[in-house]
Amino acid sequence: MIILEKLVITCALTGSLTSRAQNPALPHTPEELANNAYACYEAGATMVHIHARMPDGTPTASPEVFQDIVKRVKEKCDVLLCLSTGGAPGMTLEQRLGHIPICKPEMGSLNSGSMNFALARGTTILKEIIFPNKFETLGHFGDTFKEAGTAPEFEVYDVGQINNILFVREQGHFHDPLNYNIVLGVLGGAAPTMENLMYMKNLIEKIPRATWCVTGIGRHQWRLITQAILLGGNVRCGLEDNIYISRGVLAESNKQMVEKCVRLAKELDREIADLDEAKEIMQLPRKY
Ligand code: KMH
Ligand code: ZN
Repeated sequence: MIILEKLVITCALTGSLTSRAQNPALPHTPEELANNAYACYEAGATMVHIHARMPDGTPTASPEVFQDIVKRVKEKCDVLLCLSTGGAPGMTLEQRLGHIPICKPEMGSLNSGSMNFALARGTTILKEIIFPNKFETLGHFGDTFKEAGTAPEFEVYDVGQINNILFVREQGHFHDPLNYNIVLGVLGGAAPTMENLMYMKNLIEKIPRATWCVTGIGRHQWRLITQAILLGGNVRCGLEDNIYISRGVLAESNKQMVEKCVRLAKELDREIADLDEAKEIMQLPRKY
């Protein structure tokens, strides 16, 4: 009989591209982010993925703002923190990384390759950047994470990026287990199809002790989350990547999105990991 590992639910609370004009429930301030993190934790999420913003919603790399967020979240609960190093368009590499040695979160995102990174509606490009993550950068981020005792979450947007991480691991910059987040639906990366998820998760499952999570962009989020629940992977929901709770209906909150993950998991008979189990599954925090 196949027994699937318990499900780790992450909620990506705000990102750097979503705006309140798109969904007014988007949290900006450290207080709003901490309230959202706590509500998500109460609803069943064991990790929150966080970008920092100024009160007007502008993305910021300020370590002080990140510190304030971390302090406020940890005062409320011990939910695992995955702080973004993806940053926002226009940030330098050092800005993207600057808060990690100061905040020392359990996890940080580590983007696994350079690519066109675009969002489009129909055939119109809404936003586009060249997202620079050279091998040298991956190694530098890896070393900084190690030093901070922070485990990388490897964001992979396409097949080749899985291998990039294996190469940089061979150079000695990362420890096992490798925790991957398969991000599907960014224009410039792999399309959000079930076949792509199957293919990428099968490659990752060949890596001893590696884990995987899925992040679907926009309306693909719920379909891919459902598939990952069935396949034994972990899931990420949240307003960073999707503003809808169902077709055409705006999500009322990040918490509502976590509740939907919990409901789907229960319907599909997949047990949900608590905090200790999530730490065990991803081996956090690392004892470097
Ligand atoms: N919003 C995802 C498409 C990061 O923060 O490092 C990308 C992301 C990357 O979450
Ligand atoms: Zn992010």
